[in-house]
Amino acid sequence: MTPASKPIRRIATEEAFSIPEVAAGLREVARAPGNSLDLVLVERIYDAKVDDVQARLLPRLLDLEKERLKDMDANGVAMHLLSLTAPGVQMFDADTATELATLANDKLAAVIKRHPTRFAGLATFAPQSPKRAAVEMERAMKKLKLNGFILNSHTHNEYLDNPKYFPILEAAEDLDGCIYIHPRAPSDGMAAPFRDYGLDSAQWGYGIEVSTHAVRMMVSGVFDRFPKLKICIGHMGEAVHFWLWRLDYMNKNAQNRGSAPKTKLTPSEYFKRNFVITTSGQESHLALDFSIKALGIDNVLWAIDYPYQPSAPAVAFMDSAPVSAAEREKLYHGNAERVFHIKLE
Ligand code: VNL
Ligand code: MN
Repeated sequence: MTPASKPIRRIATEEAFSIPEVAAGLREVARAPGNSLDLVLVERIYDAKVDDVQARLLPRLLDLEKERLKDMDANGVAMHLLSLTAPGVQMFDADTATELATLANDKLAAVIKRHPTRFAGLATFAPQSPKRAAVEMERAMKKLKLNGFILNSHTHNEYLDNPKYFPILEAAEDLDGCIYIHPRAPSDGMAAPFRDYGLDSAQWGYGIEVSTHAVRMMVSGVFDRFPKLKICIGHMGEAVHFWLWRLDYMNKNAQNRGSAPKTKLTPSEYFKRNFVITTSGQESHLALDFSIKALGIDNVLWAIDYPYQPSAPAVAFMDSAPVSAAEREKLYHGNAERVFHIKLE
């Protein structure tokens, strides 16, 4: 094929999978007493009635090499950057979570080995046990050659600005492994208004949960301690960059009256230095244009959010985006290759 007719390499960067052992654990979580807002989704997917339309999701999460590859081929998608789907191992006790994270990473590495041009993967870890998590993070990148990390937002209602998690941030920074902060439902303290109208998950709650997580990290000074730490957030940046001017202005006020710690940089400076965003499940050209203008073309990556969102419209959205050919190359694969250490073809 001549270079001109070579199809563009589409790398989708927020593509979900599960393994039977984690799915079984989540079915137990669904059946146990509990009040977490995540139970709405966990019950729907992992303990669904056979006639539940959403029950089709579980087989599609568990499948890696059959339907998924066909779907990728049919839509011209070269690669899925896979991640263990939300809530990952973060609702389990520390020992179970640590064990299942290791198992999920081993299985992920095995499937990538079988299809090195079709799959890359983000390693999972158990924040419930930060020191063991850091050990697993090193194994996952150095030995298993995984491409970075997935974290499904809060863990038992705590966020990455909590110093107990600093061993995790230190490991990620040392390994140059970007942490993709994927949503889960809003934590207990802010869950109540999200219990109605299906607001618990992707419609609204997910974005509020992750944007709050990102803002907590910026205003707490985490990035002064870990200046090279890279964080990725999906869904067109969960709207954080829309807020940067007001965040900067009001964070300064909060610092001056002593309710926020003094930081070296402003939230907008941290967001541009330490974050990248993906387009997962947010197929608006207006939002894409704003994102590129606000953050720069090097900081926006394409994603589908398979199997929660269909592939064809995600491809059509980026194929028809009003950007130059060179920009489209960055959005579709160049930025993903750089941020997630994916080999050039
Ligand atoms: C949904 C969408 C769920 C995207 C997801 O993870 C996700 C949903 C649990 O629509 O339920 O990544
Ligand atoms: Mn997702």
